[in-house]
Amino acid sequence: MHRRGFLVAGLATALSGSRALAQMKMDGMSGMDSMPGMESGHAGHDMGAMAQAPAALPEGEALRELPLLANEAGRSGLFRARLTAEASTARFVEGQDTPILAYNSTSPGPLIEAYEGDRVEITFANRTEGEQSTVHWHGMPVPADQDGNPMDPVAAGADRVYAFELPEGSAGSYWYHPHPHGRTSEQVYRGLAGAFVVKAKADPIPAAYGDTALMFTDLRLAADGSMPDNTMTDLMNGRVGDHVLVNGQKNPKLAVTLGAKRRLRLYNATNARFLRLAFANAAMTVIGSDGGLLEAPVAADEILLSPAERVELVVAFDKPGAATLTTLDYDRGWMGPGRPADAGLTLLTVDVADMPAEAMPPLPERLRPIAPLGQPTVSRRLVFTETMAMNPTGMEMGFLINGKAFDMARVDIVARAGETELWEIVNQADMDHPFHLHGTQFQVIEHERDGKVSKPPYLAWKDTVNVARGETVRLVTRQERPGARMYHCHILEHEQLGVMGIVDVQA
Ligand SMILES: [Cu+2]
Repeated sequence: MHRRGFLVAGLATALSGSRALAQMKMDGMSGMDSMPGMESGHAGHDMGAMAQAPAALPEGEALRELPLLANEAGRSGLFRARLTAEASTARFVEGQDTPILAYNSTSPGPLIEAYEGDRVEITFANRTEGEQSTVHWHGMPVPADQDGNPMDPVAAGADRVYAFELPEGSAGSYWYHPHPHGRTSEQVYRGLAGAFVVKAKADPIPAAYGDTALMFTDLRLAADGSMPDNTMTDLMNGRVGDHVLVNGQKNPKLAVTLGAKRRLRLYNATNARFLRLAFANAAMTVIGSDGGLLEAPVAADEILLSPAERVELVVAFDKPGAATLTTLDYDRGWMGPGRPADAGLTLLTVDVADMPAEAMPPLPERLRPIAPLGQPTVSRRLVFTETMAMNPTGMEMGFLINGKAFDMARVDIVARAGETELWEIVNQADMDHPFHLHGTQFQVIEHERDGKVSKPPYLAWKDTVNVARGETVRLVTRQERPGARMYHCHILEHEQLGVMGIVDVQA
């Protein structure tokens, strides 16, 4: 017998009793969006929480730069530090402490900055209360046994050292987050995620632009200031919160002078929020993707950043007044009521002073070469589906790749190190699924929808790509290092429910 999915009834009982199952049944009904008290701003709550307006968070505070993780090595070429995951508190609302999980008592976690060619040795101390965890180095070219896979959990109370080298050419905007079996979604939304920037030895972007990481997270607070558990709606759609935060703050303020250019690294570290972003009164130029710089800058009016994706921008502030980073509507497919209000959120406000800046050096026309991965010798096809059926014991819901839910004891694909492969990701489901592959970066070569094939506008290194519902994405990839690697949907609730597989890369 093959397991087609999992029983929501059993899961619902484990989570919150019969209310969740009732919720599940109501979610299946149509026309719920127009029910009184269910205005779309209150995303993904159960019925009880939905009637309640989300807490107001202070806005307009000065943007906090992410605190740097200090390098304790004391010599160049080595980055050595300690990351401790533990329970902590954060003050999102005046007078109310919210229990969170944090790395080194801060959420988002400290910014790790190291250089191409460095060796990295980070001791991870899991001081959570009774939960296993790992540190996954998202997008980074690290050996399989250093990648914080679910197969290598760190028990509560235990330490382990993650050690790896940062190869030449690996400069880029990576991040780190837990990846333990069955606990990733919750550990991330409770606060465990941080940015890891690998710097180039010779960086073509003018230093006068600065370099600021902006990490987006998605907060939901209950009336008592706690973070509510996931509901059935969250499990189906992915957890969408009430407040998109930037470096832990709601709509913070950044002051610049007129004519300034700023280098910004945008991180979608939310569990499931799709961010279609635009800058009002400022011009965006894309200079980098998940795995580092593009070949040449590309002007952009808007950017779709799906969960786990990153983009590197140069933003030119040439008009005085307020330049705001806002969200546009994006329909990524939603099951049941409570589709979040995605449009019109102001994430960041930049105050552009009248006083002109010192003249900014121009952005170079060429950033770095990217060699195409070339002709694949192997091809794979991964089909994403959702199944949902009512049976006597409840609703059976499945999120599957090639008809299967994740099984840690099963190898789904056997690959060979150094071989170029074509991966065709087919989304036959009703929701978009951002696809992430561990261990390497890939190049998207085409998208297909309704028989129409389109090429991406530029070559880029990616480790996460959104596969819209009804769409097929073709990418080429090559794993250089042997070992077991995960691939999965980066809506973390979907990953948890089984939208994940293992590719065993053999030497
Ligand atoms: Cu998904």
